[in-house]
Amino acid sequence: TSMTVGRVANAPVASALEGDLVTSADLRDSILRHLTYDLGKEPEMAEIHDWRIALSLALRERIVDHWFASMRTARHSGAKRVYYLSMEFLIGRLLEDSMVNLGLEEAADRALTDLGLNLQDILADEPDAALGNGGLGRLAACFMESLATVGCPAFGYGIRYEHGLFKQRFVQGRQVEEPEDWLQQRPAWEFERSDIAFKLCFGGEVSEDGGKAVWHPEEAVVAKAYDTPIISWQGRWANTLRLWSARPLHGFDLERFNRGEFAAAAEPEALARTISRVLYPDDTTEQGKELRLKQEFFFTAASLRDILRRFEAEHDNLRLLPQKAAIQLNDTHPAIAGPEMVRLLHDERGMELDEAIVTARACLSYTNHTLMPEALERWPEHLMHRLLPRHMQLIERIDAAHAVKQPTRQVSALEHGEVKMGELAFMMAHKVNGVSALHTELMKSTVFAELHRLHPDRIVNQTNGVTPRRWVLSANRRLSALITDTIGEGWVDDLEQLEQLEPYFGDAGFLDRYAAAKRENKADLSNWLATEMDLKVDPTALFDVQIKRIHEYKRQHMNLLETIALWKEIAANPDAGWTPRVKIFAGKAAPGYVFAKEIVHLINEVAAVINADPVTAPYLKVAFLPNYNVTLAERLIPAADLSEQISTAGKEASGTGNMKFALNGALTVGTLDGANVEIRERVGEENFFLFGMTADEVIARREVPGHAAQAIEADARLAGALADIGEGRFSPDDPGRYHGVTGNLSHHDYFLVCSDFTAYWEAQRRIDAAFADQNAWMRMAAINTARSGWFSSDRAIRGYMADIWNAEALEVPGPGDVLH
Ligand code: NBY
Repeated sequence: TSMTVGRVANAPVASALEGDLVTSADLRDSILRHLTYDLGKEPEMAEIHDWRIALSLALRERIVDHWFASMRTARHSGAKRVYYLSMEFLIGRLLEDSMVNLGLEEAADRALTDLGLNLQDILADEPDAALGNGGLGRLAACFMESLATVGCPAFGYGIRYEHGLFKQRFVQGRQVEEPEDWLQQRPAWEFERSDIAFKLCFGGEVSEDGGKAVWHPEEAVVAKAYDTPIISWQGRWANTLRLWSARPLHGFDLERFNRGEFAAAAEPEALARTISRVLYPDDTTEQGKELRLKQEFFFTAASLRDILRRFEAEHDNLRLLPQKAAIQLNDTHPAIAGPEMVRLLHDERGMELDEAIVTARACLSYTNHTLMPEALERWPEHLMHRLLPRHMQLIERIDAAHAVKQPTRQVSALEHGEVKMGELAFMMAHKVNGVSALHTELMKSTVFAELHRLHPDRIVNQTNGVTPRRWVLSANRRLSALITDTIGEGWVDDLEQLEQLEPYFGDAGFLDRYAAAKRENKADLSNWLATEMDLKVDPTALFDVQIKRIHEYKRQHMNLLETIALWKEIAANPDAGWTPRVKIFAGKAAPGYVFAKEIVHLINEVAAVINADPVTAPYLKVAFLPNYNVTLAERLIPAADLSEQISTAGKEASGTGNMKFALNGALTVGTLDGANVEIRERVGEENFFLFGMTADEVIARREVPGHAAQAIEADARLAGALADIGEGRFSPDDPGRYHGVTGNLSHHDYFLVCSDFTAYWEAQRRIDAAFADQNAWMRMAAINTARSGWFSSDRAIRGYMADIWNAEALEVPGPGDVLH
């Protein structure tokens, strides 16, 4: 796999593990140099963000040598490259990640102390890069880190949004969105590549010229690259995250400006830039907006051009392309890659159409993240035709070519005047994967049933994973120290080594230290809640956490109904020996999702009422933390006792938060949905609080007439909680405020909140009892940590490499080595 490497004295390439070599003095000098000569600031005048950027530049500088060495190794080895195309990369902060992976944490700490600064303050100053909505975008970010760590030569391709996901504030309990502005301060990690730019076209028409299609577009923009190096654990490898920014083809109109038309002169610039202006904040319903389709084509087409340019610089036979490039489509957002690749091969390079389709398919594969019909992308044919007329023709050709294979035509990518992007992506992919075992089986039996029958080997499963560097090592220092003290450091990039912890559970000391780590994490969070939210909580209470986008299928409102019912029960009988609980919620609602926004409002209003009740205060508090993001998740997960994974079975494709919680020793209360199923199999059913209907039972239950009314009738606690909401107990200024919510639950209840409520309540009371025995609880928590190592994204990436990409890992030359 790797190429010949020679050892050369005084090689300029930096070593992998520099912790000991790079003294803190070197790092300090480098920080000062960047502060002075890049930022143009004197130390006396520098503000915290100046120092933060200077430190980032000092670290970035040390990544670059690894990065070049990796690129060179990939180039010289001729190995296949992986291209991960994603509309979203929910990265969060990068400074701590880079520092930890470079092994430069101690050096940085000392360097900053020398300069009279505090590392933690500097880390806290970094804005989150929130270029994603939720799980799909965060998965892409974990995958980028794991691709580097396993040494897979790869590029991530996406959009450099000027504005990431909106900031959430609460105003009298209601969600208010504010624009996010992560580029306000100088971005520290990216390299602007003015030389890497592609012209991309839209609109116009297609003519025929001697049997050849010729596209005459009417609009064009330029995609310009910005590169961020992504460094592996211990700096063994680095890959590139290449994000595209939209620019006008012709800049500024000087003639118009000179005529005094100042705004008009700047108009082309503004119009072109609109394409990469803002991330669409909707993570469910497909809106079918023209700008969104433009964004999708923009980044997909730029990425494919870049991939072909790189291939053609290294090879001269297009038939080799599938051996040299694996292109993963993260959901259907980049599904226009199918027709665009066919166009590039056939129209622009003269390959036969059928061969172009086969070649494109051999490169492409597609990951599905949802089965919910309202989330599956469909584009009106007329819109596709107007924006991408040649692609519309090719979609028809691809669909027709696929139809030939069917004895009787059953499935098409074109229906009711719309292009169905899931079907198109399936037809143009050699592998299609689901993100958990259950989800993959449901793909086969529901949305892709016909296509699966026609192509029984195409659908495969790759259960999601999360990177342990961010989600355990960095986020949970106390637990990490205990693990490393017990079994050494090998677990960090071989997470299943966590199994080696279990034999130590018998040693009295281990579980005590495990419990102490959790206790201290909870104390930290309690202090934070007191200062940031002015909320006092009992730090020894059960910390019960539900953090994710607000959705009906995720059922935050079921959790809230149980909260209300519990509160009433405690109030009626305060001395019944209740297990103290803190209910913690966080999550954003899509700005146009009315029901989700009502849930946000209701959680806040219920929290206000419950937190003001002196009788129940020792036993129950409710915290809804605003502006959920990656950084907040890193703070909450290590302090959680209980992880809420309570989606209607069959609706949550996988979940990845569930894995982060289990690794950090929170027990799950959950349904048999998504990856919960696999978590439970691994940690053991006795260490998991299961409740609720299965996916099959959900389907059957929906057929029962009056299922909601029946369930309410049968459960006085549920009826009481609903009645309180309906009567305005939490909204006395507007008692009818939640009639939409209560009406939906009592009559329609598509997500079966009422039908699952009783089982959920009972599971929560089992949890109360279990938590009362702290020794037994901590043992269960530690078992969750020890048995969840399989949920590393390193494992997931190796699965993609073996089953989908047919790609191999490489290694950068070791310390002091250079390539011939
Ligand atoms: O992808 C999530 C799934 O809900 C979750 O179960 C899974 O673990 C995760 C990773 O596989 N899906 C998700 O996050 N989807 C989106 O964020 C999203 C974003 C945009 C659009 C649709 C979905 N869109 O149509 O614009």
